Amino acid sequence: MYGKRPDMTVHQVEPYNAEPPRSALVGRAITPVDAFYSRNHGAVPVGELATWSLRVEGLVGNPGSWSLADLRERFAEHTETATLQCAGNRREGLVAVRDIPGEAPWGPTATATATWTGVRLADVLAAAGVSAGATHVEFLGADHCPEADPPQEFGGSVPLRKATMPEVLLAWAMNGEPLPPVHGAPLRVVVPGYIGARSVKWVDRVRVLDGPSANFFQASTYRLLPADVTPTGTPGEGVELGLVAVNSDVLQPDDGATVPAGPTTVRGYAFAGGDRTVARVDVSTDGGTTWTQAELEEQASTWSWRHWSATVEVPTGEVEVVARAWDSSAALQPERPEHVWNPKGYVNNSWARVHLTGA
Ligand code: MTE
Ligand code: MO
Repeated sequence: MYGKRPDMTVHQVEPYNAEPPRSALVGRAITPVDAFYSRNHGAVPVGELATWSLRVEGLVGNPGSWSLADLRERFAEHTETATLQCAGNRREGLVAVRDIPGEAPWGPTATATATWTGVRLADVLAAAGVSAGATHVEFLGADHCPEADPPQEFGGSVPLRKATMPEVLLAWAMNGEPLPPVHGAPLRVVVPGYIGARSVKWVDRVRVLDGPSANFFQASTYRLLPADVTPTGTPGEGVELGLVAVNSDVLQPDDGATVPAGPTTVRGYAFAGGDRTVARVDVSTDGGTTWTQAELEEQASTWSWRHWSATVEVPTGEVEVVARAWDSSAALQPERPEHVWNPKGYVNNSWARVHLTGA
């Protein structure tokens, strides 16, 4: 479905929500499109795109509409390698602590990396002429999301200072191929370093505002609530999610695998988020009493994850392999999912844990 591998874990058929097996991401700096997770809050709006254009409005001196041809002709093309990570990535680890009704138990692969090609949002905003008093830039998609209250398109915003950074793109290509419909064709926003939700797909409106977006997916969800609070959906409750926090997981061997006792190479990914980089990854087979430092692959860009590997001794019998990443601000992943549990199940960046049997 949607050109994905047949072995995707499909959390929902319609709207389509799916992630690949861990093995599909092993050792690949760039994720093939057929293994790239997809998160959708509404149906892919394929039929309505024939007359597509991008409207730029709000606090700008020259509001206007751009076709894809206009954008290509008027602005320089740029390509950026960037990781997307859903705020719900690794939610299953939180669900294991305490149930999270109504939210899919995403595993560790609701994150992936592509090269994105398009124009800089900064260039389009400069042409539109941002007015004094502007603080945020809102993106609105062409989809309809029945789960929103009231039903509306998917949208969100980022601060103006991020929107005008060179890494933020309006992209029409992914890994050098035309953007597939499920990933936002004809045009999507790519906001490197921010939660996936800010990279709005099927974007048809960019609005310059004097505050954050009031869209349901910014004002009422993708917000972090205290563990003892029941979400009401009231706009503004909890902490708005934006910059991604340092995270990692194991990709190989798979959780639950049986491996020959003795030295085993463990491989995984780490993602720093924001404009930080991955500084170190530690792996332990004794619950964190002693650690082996992983070897780090190159980080393709500031905005990209970093793959790692470490060889550890697997004893005969059951063992838990634990991994944790540190970022360039010396932030470390928290130890236990119990400590980061929250009612909507976002940002599980607790230590990675896989259970192996040495035979
Ligand atoms: N944009 C629109 N228009 N509708 C959506 O449902 N989902 C968001 C974001 N952009 C979404 C969207 C979320 S929550 C994530 S994590 C990413 O898209 C996922 O991007 P992908 O499907 O290309 O992997
Ligand atoms: Mo997401």
